[in-house]
Order: sequence, then C-alpha cells, then structure tokens
Amino acid sequence: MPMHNHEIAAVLNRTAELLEIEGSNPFRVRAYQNAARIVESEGRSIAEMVDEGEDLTRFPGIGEDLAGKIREIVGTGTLSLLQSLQEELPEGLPALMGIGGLGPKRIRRIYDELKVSTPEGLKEAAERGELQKIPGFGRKIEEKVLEDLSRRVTKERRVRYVDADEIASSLVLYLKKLASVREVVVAGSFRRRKDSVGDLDILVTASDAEEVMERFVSYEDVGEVVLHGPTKSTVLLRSGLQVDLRAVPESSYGAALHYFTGSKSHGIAVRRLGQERGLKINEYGVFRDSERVAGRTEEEVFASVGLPYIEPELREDRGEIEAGLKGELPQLVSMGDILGDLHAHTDATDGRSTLTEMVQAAVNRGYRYLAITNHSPHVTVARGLKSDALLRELDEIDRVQELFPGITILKASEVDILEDGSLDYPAGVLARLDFTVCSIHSKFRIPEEKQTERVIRAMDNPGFTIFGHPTGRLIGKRAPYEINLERVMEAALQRGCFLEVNSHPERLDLDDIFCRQAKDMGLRLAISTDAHSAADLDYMSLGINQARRGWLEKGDVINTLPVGELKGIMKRR
Ligand code: DGT
Ligand code: CA
Ligand code: CA
Ligand code: ZN
Repeated sequence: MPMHNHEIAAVLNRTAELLEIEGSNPFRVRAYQNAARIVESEGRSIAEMVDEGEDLTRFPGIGEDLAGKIREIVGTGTLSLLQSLQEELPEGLPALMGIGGLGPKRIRRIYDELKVSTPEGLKEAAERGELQKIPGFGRKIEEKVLEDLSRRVTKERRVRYVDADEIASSLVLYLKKLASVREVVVAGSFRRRKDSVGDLDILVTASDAEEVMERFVSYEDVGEVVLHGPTKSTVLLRSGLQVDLRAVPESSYGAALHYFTGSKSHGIAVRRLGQERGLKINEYGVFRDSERVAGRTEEEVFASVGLPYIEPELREDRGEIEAGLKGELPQLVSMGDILGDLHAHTDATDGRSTLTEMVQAAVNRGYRYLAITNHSPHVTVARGLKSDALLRELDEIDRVQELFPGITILKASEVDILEDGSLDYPAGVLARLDFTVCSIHSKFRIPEEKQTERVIRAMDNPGFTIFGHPTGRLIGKRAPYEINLERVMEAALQRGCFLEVNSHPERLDLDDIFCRQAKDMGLRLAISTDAHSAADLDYMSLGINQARRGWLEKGDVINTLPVGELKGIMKRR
C-alpha cells in the first residue's frame, strides 16, 4: 500500500514539533511545517510522484534536503531523523505545546526538571505548585496552565466546523433519499455555526420515522450504534464524531428545532420569558395550560414570547433576547454583501494557483475586486518577494488586469511585522501599493506588553492598512500569542487601520468574541480568506459565520464597499 499524503504530512508535522521542542532553528521547523502543508493539500499522490521519479523541489519551499526526506518517508514509512528525536524526547511532549501559552523551551524545561510529559502529569505538577518553583516560571504561568487545562478536557474531542460540514452534508443527502422524509436539518452548535462542534444533532420530519432510523444506523460511515429507537437514535461515526438523530412530528418541528439548536442558555432564557407570560415551552411546543398555542415553526415560538425571529448564530444568550424585545437585532452580514477578497496568495510565493487563475476564480464568484497579497521577504520559507520582485508582480498585475475588465485587481502585499515593529518593505515600495495586510509570522513568544507595542508601532507606519490574522492562533495546533487586542483595536481605530477576520479554517482569526468587541468599539473589519489556491476563495463563508456570530452587519465589514469607496477609506495619507 502506498502512503497517503496525509500520512506523509503527519510524519513531517511530528518531526517539526519535536525539532521545535528540541530547540532547533525556527526556519528549519517552519520548513517541515510548510512541507507538511504542501503534501497534505496536494491533489495527486506524493508517493506515486516519488515512484515516478518526479522532481519534488518544484514545490515552493521544498529543497533537495526536504525532497530527500519525503522520499525516505515514502520508501520506509518513517524518517530516521524522527526516530532519533523520539529516542531523545518522550512521545507525549508535543501535546503540551500551547497549554497556558507554554512554548517549546518551557516544555523542555518542565520535562528536564519534573520529568512531566503528558497533560495529566502537567496538571498534577501544577496542582502541587511544582511548576511555579522552576526558575523563571512563577505563579502566573502556573495559573494559566491550570485554567487552560480545565477548559481543555471538554474541548479536546471537538471537530472543526469545516470538517463537520463535510460529514453532515453527505449524511443529510443520504437521509433525504428516503421518500418518506420531508425535512432534514442539522441543529445544535452546527446550526449556530460555532467554529467547532461537540456532536451533530439532526432533526427529521417523516411519515415513517422507523424507516428513517433504520436507514440512519445502516449508514456506511457508522462505527458504532449507541442507541436505536423508534424516534431517536445515536451513532458514533468512524471518525469518532457522535450524531444524534430525532424524528419529530410536523406540529412540533419549530419547537424541536428551537430547542435542539440551542444554545442551552438561550433556550433557558426564552423559556423564562414564556413563564412570565404563563406559557410552557419545551421541545414539543408552546403550551398554555394543556393547550398547544405554537410549535410548527420557529417564528411561531419566538412570536409567542414577543420576539422576532433570531438568527441561530446569535443564540448564545449574549444580549440577543434583550435586543429582540427592543427591535434592535442586527441585520447580519451575509455572503451576498461581500464584493471581494482582500487576502490571497499566488504561486509567486507559497500559493498554488497563478495570478490569472486566482482572478478568474474571483470573477466566477461574482466579486468586484481581488487583492493579491503575496508574502514579504522575511518569510523565507514562503519565498517572500524581495522589493524588485514585488514591483515586477505589480507590472504583471497591470497586464492581467487588461484581460479582466469586470474586476479590479488590487495591488497589495502581506507584509511582515518585524520584531521591532517595522514593516518588511521600505516606504517607497509600500507607497506603490493600494494597501497592505500586515501580519506576524515570527517571534510569537514575546511578552504581551512587547507584542502589543510591536503591532502598535507598526500601525504608526502609514503603509499599514489591515492587521492580518490578529491573534495568530492555529485551531488545535497553536495557541494565540499574547497580545492586548483591545489596545491594538483602539490604536487601529485612532490611526484608520483595520483588523482582519481570517477565514482560513485553521485560523478563524479574529473569532466571534473579538468580532463583537470590534463592533462594539466601532472598528470595521475585513473578512478575507488568505487563499493559497483558487478553491480556497470558498473559505469566505467560514469567516462570515464567525462575523455573524459576532453580530457584524454589512456596515461593519469593509469588503462590502464598492472599490472606489474601499480605496478611499484605506488611504491614510
Ligand atoms: P456541542 O455539541 O457541544 O458543540 O454543543 P450543542 O449546543 O450542540 O449541545 P448539545 O449537542 O449538547 O445539545 C444540542 C442542543 O440541545 C443544545 O444546544 C440545547 C439543547 N439541550 C441539550 N441539553 C439541554 C438541556 O439540558 N437543557 C436545555 N434547555 N437544552 C438542552
Ligand atoms: Ca451538538
Ligand atoms: Ca447532542
Ligand atoms: Zn496570507
């Protein structure tokens, strides 16, 4: 059996993690991470390419050395480098990365001092107060670790929304094939568009509920049937994801949908409103004494307590009930409001599509503009463009622009914010651009105060337009760096800068909570995809989900503006 790309990528990722803990050169670590990302997203089989003697060094960031390593993985199933790292470092250590902001150096230190190599061991050591005794650690770090660990236990087994979406879509299609089925809807945190889900909660209405249950438990992806009842079943899919299915009568559909969409605290708040009006609300309907007064639709349920329809993304009991009662619910931004994408890479750096392919893809999506934001020189693993290469790219944009009169190609760049807060291009080069996305790609682990100052200093530069992926988190992989975002947002507001909602499924950064904070401060955001291929432009909907959860309206999002107005607000001089 040839190795799958994701298996090869797993070996590369694991090597990167151990190299990082071992204290290896960050560029080397990043090179392995980059190679893993390339291998994982490559459509063709890397193992076959190796067998056919294809040249792997044509991938950006893969040189002779890494190509050799990939050939070794394909040939032997592993890497001798990884094996020697594993002999030196215990297996569990990479799992400690990011807990309470712990970085590789500290993790190594904890291991050397306390011989702790698992989250459980770390928890015990922190509870005994041993962590703060390690020189250079202190009480604050120990508290952070404990706080993070207590949250982690429940978070660990959650599935990213984008993966849940793929699983849910096939399952819904499969259930809809039965003639007796009418409605099939995925409720729960999925319908509220949380960035991760604990399990899927599916509701159906059908003339023959037992037939639906039968079909559900025989789905090919089912690993284990936990419960198989006449109107309710629960399975574990092979991926480990749990799915609950309930069949409900049509007369209760709205009440059940409202109940199982949650959130729990939103449901409780609505039920309390009902009680004040002498109504009993549950998953079967809305009742006055024993008479059903509502339940067929969600609108009916809301109306029974004097509320307008509340979008699922808002149902977190974060003020939506009060706003609904006052008629002040936001008109949430939607896909149709988005006129363009302000963060996209091409194969000139670490993207996989050409400039023309990217522009064509944006045209196909009905966009009025697309910004090309390739990396600046500091990001060497992504082959960041030196000044002269960037200027040549601008000329190429002029040529391609002539072929696409219906869309504006914005000349931009994803410019690194260097450690001292300066930007990675000189002022003369920045002045040639329509705008910039400025991001942190190095020195993640500096103290909060310094990180905050670094970004604010960068914003003092008139070449700074949008702060890209502002917290740097990689979901499930890297904790956000320490930064005071409230101060950063204030500074952006004062200077006419913006923050990004990066829609890449690994990032979703800003998240819903920070979106809400920005909105409350009056700071506008860009929702962008950070596309590294033409297909990645579809990530836009993921960013919109988080923006909607953060109450953002069209007016809060700058890439809903026509290009003339957009250029106007992005001018700082
Ligand atoms: P998850 O699965 O952890 O991502 O989050 P949810 O919100 O999907 O939670 P889940 O699957 O436990 O339950 C689905 C919905 O069912 C939940 O959002 C609200 C409702 N629900 C579940 N248990 C209770 C409960 O004890 N009381 C109330 N009021 N509602 C509940
Ligand atoms: Ca759920
Ligand atoms: Ca559930
Ligand atoms: Zn980017």
